[in-house]
Amino acid sequence: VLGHTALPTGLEQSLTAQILHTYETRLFPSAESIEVKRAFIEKFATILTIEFPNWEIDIHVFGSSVNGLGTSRSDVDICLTTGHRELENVFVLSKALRKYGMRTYCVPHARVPIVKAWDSELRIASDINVNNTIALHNTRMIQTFVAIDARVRPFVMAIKHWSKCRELNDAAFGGTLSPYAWVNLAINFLQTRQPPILPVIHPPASSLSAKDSMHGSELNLTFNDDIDQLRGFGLANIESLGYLLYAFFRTYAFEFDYRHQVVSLRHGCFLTKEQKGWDTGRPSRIFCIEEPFSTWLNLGHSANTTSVEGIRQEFQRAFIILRDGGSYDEVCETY
Ligand code: 3AT
Ligand code: MG
Repeated sequence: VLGHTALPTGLEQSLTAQILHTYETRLFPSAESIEVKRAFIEKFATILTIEFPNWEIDIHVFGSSVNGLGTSRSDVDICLTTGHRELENVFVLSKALRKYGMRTYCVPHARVPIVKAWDSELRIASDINVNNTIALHNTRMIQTFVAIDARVRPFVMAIKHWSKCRELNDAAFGGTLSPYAWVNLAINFLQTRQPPILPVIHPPASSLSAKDSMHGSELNLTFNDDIDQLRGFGLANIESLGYLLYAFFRTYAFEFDYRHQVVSLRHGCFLTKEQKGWDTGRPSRIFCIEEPFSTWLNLGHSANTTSVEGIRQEFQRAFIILRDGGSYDEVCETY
C-alpha cells in the first residue's frame, strides 16, 4: 500500500526544483573551495620535495574532490606512488607533515593504511595513502558515470547530502555506510531504471562468486571509459530528479530484499547472495553492496543488523515525508 503510490505531478516538479536549488546553492563546490584544494596540493607537493628531496614521489588526487561529487567541505583524498617503500610506513609521512604545522592522525592497521591530516592554515582535511592505487580506478569510473547524464551529479549529491545530514555515512564509527557505498547505491539505481539512465560499463564477468574472483587471475581494472560514445545514453528516460529521489527511497524502503539481494554496480542489477556465495549469515553481510572492482569486498560490511534496520527506517521516513508532500529540506533535517 505504501510502496506504489506515484508522486502527484505538482509535488514531483516542486521536489525537482528543491533538489536543484540545494545542489546549486549548497552542494556545488565554490570557486574558493576549489582554490583552497589546489593550494593545499601545491603546499603538500612542496613539503614532499623538501622532506624527501631525492625520492621520486607522484601525487594522485582521487575521491570526491575529482570525481564530480564533492562539496566545498569535502576532504582531499591523496594517493602517493613511489618506489621508496619506506614511505608506506604512514608514520614517516606523518612526521614530515607535522613539521609544517599540520595535525595528523595515523591509521596504520586498516586495509588501506592512511594518514589523516588537518591543515589548520588552509582549514582543509586530507586522507593520504601510499601505493594503494585501486581507488584511482574507481574514481575514474565515477567520473565516467557523472559525465554520461546531467542528472547523475545532482542526484548522487542529493543522496550523499541526505545520508550525511541523517548521520548515515560513517562506516568507521557509526556502523553505517561510507560515502562511497552510497555512491554505489545511487549509480546502481540509475542503471536499473526502465529505460536505464546509466549503462553497465564493466566487461561481462566469467564468475560471480566472491571466492572465485578473489583467487582467480589478476584484478580486472578495465571498463568502458569512452565518454564521447557513452554520453547521452540515458536520454530515452525522461524521469525527473524529484521522481528519481522519491523512487530511490521507495526502492530501499520497501522493494530491495535485504535478506537475499546484493547491489551490483558492476553488473547493473541486483545479484543474489547465493550467486556470490554471501549467503552465509555472517554479520558483515546484512546489507550487501559489491565493490565494482574488488568484487569480493562488501561495501556494506560496516553495517550490522541493528544499523541496517535503522538505515531502512530512514529510507521509510524519507519516502513518507515526500509522499505526504514534505520538502527535500525536511527529508534532510539534521538531528
Ligand atoms: P566525501 O565527499 O569525502 O564525503 P568521497 O566520495 O570522497 O566522499 P570516501 O571518503 O568514502 O568518498 O572515499 C574516498 C574515495 O576512496 C572514494 C573511492 O574512490 C575510494 N574508496 C572508498 N572506500 C573504498 C572501498 N571500500 N574500496 C575501494 N575504494 C574505496
Ligand atoms: Mg573524500
